Amino acid sequence: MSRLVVVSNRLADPRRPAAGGLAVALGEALNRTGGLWFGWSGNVNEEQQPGEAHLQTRQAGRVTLATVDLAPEDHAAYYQGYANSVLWPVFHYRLDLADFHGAYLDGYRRVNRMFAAKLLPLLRDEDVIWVHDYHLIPLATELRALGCRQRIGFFLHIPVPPPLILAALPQHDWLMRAFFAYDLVGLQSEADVAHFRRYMLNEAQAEDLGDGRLAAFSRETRVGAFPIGIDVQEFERLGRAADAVQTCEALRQEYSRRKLLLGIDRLDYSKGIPQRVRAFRELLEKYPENRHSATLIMIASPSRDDVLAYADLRQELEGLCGGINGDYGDLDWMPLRYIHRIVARRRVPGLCRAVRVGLVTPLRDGMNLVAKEYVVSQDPQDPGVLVLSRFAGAAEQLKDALLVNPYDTEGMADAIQTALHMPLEERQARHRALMETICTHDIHWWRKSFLDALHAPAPEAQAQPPA
Ligand code: GDG
Repeated sequence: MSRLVVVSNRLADPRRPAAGGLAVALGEALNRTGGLWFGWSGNVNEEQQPGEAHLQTRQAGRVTLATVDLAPEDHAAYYQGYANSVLWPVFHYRLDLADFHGAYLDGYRRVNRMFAAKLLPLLRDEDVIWVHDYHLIPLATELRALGCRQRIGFFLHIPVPPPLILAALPQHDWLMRAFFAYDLVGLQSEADVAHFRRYMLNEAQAEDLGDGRLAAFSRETRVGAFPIGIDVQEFERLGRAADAVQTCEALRQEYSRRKLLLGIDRLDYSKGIPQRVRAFRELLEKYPENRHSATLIMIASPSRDDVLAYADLRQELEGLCGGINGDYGDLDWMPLRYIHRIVARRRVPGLCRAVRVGLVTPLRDGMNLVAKEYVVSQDPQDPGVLVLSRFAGAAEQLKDALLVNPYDTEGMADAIQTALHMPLEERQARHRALMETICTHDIHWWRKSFLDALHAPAPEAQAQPPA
């Protein structure tokens, strides 16, 4: 069996379940083959020069964790710069928030080249390499340039926008060409695959070879949708543990006469958090019976606060939350509980179970795992209702949620009202259907289907010259 090598911007210790579903799922696959996980340590090293790094390795069970620190200039240009101030906004359709800065691209190339140089000596001939996410799109190009012939797959966790949005990215042709150095490109949804294909056919004059295969730049790659799932069993186990049960009971007691709603996300402009607050305000305005009876708990965990757009978002949100509580709150009731902190993961399933409505309303999202976690946390006898943005990748799978357009404040308020008053039988039926999809397409299914596709014979691909 070939050894699996995972490369991602950040690493997590695969033996610690607290690290989350993705780390656990990848950890399982790595453990089985005795794998290698390579990436940034998370440390910024003041002593280091740009483009330089020392490799550190340690063993976690059968998995070797190999990491490098980043020089301050590389952290600023590669991570905060090109990855999070250019690619993240553009791929989430937010050209207005992108900061196209020449030095960012230089840093992005430099770090990808450095990653390739550090990784190459660790590779064995029979390895299969799985690269993750937008930080590392050119990694395979750099590896191929150094002579790497192993199979390399890539999974993009964020959405792919339509071709004309991508084309606004200076150097889009360079960036998109880099996908052809991979043997397989996995995306979250069919919509992403359609955008990717259209870009490649129209902008890169790729040839459609059928069966997801595309040819351009004297190379061939395959593209497909591999919607990521969650570790359902692990999340259910977490939900039965004491912390989650206590969290749920405490909230139910405190709010015994009220209906709770919940939003839980990283504080990110892609997640549609201000739009959600406006819709909640509209709910209170249009359906006054909810005043004194509905409370929205909004957990917006800190994220990338050193990037300007995130600081602006926080300010906007805090203004909106304060406005609602000031205008509608009373001595015995506050409409909104806004928490700008990370809630411990072991409490999340209890929080989800205690609330009647889960609000997952991103403006754009590759998938959105909170939507799946919310459904799995519910009591099947008396489940809550998921209100889900049609612009989350998850909406392609979770058709039994109440799908909303987060830009339509009134429409979203109406959907929340429907959710708050949905009869038990309909809630149960929707929950059953959602569970079926989520359980069938869990994180193990995702990992296996991607790796099976990557291992599938593609004789020409192996023999291809470097892109
Ligand atoms: C990217 C893509 C794609 C959130 N707040 C807290 C907390 N969380 C946890 C959730 C969930 C995870 O973080 C967030 O997952 P998402 O899928 O919503 O989002 P991204 O971080 O943007 O991830 C996304 C994903 O990659 C996987 O491919 O689905 O589309 O953007 O697990 O529960 N966890 C804790 N406290 C919090 O306050 N403990």
